[in-house]
Amino acid sequence: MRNPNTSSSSLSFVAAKSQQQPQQHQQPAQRSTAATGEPLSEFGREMQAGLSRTPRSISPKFFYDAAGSQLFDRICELPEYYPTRTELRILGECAGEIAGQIGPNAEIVEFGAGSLTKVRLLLDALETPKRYLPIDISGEHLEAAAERLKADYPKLVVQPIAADYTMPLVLPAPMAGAGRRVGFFPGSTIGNFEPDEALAFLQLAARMLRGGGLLIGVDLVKDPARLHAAYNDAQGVTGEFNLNLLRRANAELDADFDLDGFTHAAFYNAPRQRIEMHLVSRRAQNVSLKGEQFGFEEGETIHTEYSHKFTVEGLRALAVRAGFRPGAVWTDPEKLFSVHWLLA
Ligand code: AVI
Repeated sequence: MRNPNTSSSSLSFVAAKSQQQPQQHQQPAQRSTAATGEPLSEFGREMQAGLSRTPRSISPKFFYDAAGSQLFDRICELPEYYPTRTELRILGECAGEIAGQIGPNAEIVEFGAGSLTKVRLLLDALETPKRYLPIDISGEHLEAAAERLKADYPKLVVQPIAADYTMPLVLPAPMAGAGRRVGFFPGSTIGNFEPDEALAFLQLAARMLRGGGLLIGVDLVKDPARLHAAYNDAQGVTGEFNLNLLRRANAELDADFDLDGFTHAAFYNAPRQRIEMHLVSRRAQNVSLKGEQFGFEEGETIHTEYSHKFTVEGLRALAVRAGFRPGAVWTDPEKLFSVHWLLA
């Protein structure tokens, strides 16, 4: 899946959606619509499977169609949603130290690169970065963003890779004279993985980056009230973002979700250290999708997203399990967010 935190239009938890195989990214067996027999899109297959299981769920990677990506961009600007601006502040203020850890002539591999905005802070601070390899599932979007970046960094070799970064992938051989190969995974997208998916992604990254390192942005455990507010904003943008999944199903999957019949719910599950997002049926109702009927009880939910929060020590322990050696960590003064340097 693409990393929504760096994108302005379109993701997938592809990136996040993630890889190794994170179950979310696994492709269900080929399925076709009962009505027409035509093959279903990945979204269609996963939506049918997700509505057929108990409890119901759908991967957050499907949030990021064009409308969902725009809504996510609006989320990043909300006063309550601190992660994006806090990470940008850390990257901006600590760029020199980060660049010192990475060293000269680096090759940067961004997982789920999106619009290539955050990496500019890094590129500006690095000593003669050699090559930038942004990986994103959305090839078209990536090409356009890569062209803009090339124009601004004429000495940098920019080589976009259209792929699902959660799947094993062979990277080009290092260029002559290249320094460290460094993964960049900002935005706390790691938090949207299931715990086993997060471990699997980090294991995959550690193998791909052996001899180099990973720079990863991770949201921290904090006052539940602050977390609750970040996912229940006063303007209702997060609710629109969540409900957009049903709008997308109506547009793409011949579904008839009544958008007023479902409501956004997000809460902090403290023992699991995660925000959980759901769509809750406001009444008993039937929904049709590609000719199949799904009954909902009043209060029945579709789980749409986890957003795990970490302690600094917890993330470092996870990184060790995945094969990294934890290095420096940078946080903001309020300890809302963290950026970790992990040696592969
Ligand atoms: C992309 N991801 C890290 C965001 C998060 O905070 O988990 C997605 C999001 N969901 C609701 N608000 C933002």
